[in-house]
Amino acid sequence: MSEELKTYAPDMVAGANAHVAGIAAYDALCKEAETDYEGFWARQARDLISWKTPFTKVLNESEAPFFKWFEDGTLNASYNCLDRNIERGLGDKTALIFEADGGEVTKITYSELLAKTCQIANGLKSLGIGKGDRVVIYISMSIDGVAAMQACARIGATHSVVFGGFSAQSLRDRIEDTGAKAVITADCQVRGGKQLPLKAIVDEALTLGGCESVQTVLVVNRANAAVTMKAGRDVWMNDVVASQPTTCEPEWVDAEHPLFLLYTSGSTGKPKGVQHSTGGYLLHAALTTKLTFDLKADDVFWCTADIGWVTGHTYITYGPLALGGTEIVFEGVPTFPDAGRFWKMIQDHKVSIFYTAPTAIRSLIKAAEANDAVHPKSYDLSSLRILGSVGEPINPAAWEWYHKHVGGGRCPIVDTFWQTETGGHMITPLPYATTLVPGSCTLPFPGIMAAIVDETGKDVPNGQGGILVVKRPWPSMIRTIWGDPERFKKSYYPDDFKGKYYLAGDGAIRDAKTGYFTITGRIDDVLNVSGHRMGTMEIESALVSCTELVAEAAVVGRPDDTTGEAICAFVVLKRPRPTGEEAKQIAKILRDHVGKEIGPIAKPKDIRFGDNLPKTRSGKIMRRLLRSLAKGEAITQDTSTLENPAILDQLGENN
Ligand code: 6R9
Repeated sequence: MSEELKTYAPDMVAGANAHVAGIAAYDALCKEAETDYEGFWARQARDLISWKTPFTKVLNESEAPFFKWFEDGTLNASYNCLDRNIERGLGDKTALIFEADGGEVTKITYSELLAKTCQIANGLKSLGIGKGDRVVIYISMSIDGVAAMQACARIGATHSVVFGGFSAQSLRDRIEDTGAKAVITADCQVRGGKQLPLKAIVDEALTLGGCESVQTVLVVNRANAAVTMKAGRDVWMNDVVASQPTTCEPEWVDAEHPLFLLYTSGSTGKPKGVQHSTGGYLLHAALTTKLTFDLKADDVFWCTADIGWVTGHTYITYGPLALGGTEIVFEGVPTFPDAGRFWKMIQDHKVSIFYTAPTAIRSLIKAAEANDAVHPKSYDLSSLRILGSVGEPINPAAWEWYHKHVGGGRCPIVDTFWQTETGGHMITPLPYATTLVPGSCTLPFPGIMAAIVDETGKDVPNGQGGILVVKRPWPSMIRTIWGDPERFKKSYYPDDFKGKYYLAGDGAIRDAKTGYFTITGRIDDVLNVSGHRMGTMEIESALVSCTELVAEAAVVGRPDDTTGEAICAFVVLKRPRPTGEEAKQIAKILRDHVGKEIGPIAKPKDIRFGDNLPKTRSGKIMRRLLRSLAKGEAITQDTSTLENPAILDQLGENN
């Protein structure tokens, strides 16, 4: 961050009634947390959550790093998101506004959403699903999707939502790892005017082996698409729930009861099932929605994420509902029927808080610059008051455009840094409190002890980059990796820092003057493509699993103007190195193969073929050289340890 960068002072007139008005109010919260850490979180937990049995213990560190929060308290997440609001008189308030891919709008009130959730909950119970069971949800954006998650929470079943873009193989892996008793899916999903199968992919996943735990597949009818129903296993959701009572006593669970598992990529091995708790997670979902988005009674909140990602969990299914908010659930893509979809929806539904990803903004900038009709200026966006960004660093140019053209120069942008593992926001401005600097996620959320250290765990001075850590456990943190506590310890509490600090996996730097944080990117082999996390190893394994063609593969990321990072694969085939048309054809086969193994989001943008990969004499692939080649840079690094320097010229050619 340099001094020439513009700063944006908080608009205190617009934010006079903000939950956190002014930096002094932010400082006071931070001070409270520093002085009495447990007291700060306990106060928030009593204020924002209804407990069946109030907790008497706040934080238990005796089995660190397996921390426990509010452990003797009991609660139910769905009770907190639904019944509690109805008891507060919000029964007739719109909870969800669903806009389908084709533009049809369905609204559902808190009372209706509770009735629907209870019917699904009773339906699940009638199938023998209950507390402690896992349910995989493989569905697209819908009211049913949100209600299915809430229904699991209601009966104490742990949900694991799998993004609808993942392949049968990826779905299978997740079903097997969770040992799910049931899968909830739909006939299809609709994106950009096209129907894409869901149920057929579930069928395929279940034939791949290892999914014997699944007794039932519940199918929501989205679009009357043709599906095959397997007798004794598959049932239509409607047939199961239509005659169920619309009330269902919540299953009161301990605060530490696993609310959900969500799989995410690490730097090695298979995706890890991040386990979240009920009490601590719900608390941070509610608190961050309140403070970061300043959510108020008459706001219309729109988070564009999919419920298959953590952002959709925290800022669609749990956070806004825990506060009794009204929110948009959106099906489809930002560019259909045209690239004005987001702006039209903000206008039509009078959205006041809008939360999206930099990659979406960058692609919409391109479209708007080419066509006035889809430029935000062609829409009435005056309802907006706060904008948010998530998933990857937002480059200052996209930030400025978002601020000027979408926010009309008046809306603060909250650039929220967080992760699947953190459950909610970690470093973010608070609107009307924090002075904004484009490209910086600014300051830690109150109560989050984020810091930057060197390899030995020592604090580095501001202005000097280092490793991002969190020094104290916080309520919504990952509890463990499902079925692999050792991997949890190794990944997040490594011995390097004496097991004391949570390791985020990102690098960061604090501004010398302001102390503001800027995230400099992952320090491990995790890529971030359009805000989606993927391990280079996962993609490499998918490539080499094409055993008839591929001998060896190495995957790196390179910067991309639209998607942030792009996947670049270097491949050695079991046959002579192809060129020209043949290279193109084989690249297509490999891309499709990766699409089948993981999902379309993992398809490499760039595939280059070589007779070999650049390796050290001890046989290690030199990835830093591959990163330079992928960027098209000249190699300036030391290549003296390289066994086969000539290979660099070959891989540098774009075949
Ligand atoms: C919520 C979510 C986490 C990784 C994280 C970091 C990157 C997320 C960011 C950001 C810079 C931001 N990331 N938000 N980088 N600025 N505001 O995205 O979770 O999918 O687990 O990804 O995304 O690299 O470590 P997840």
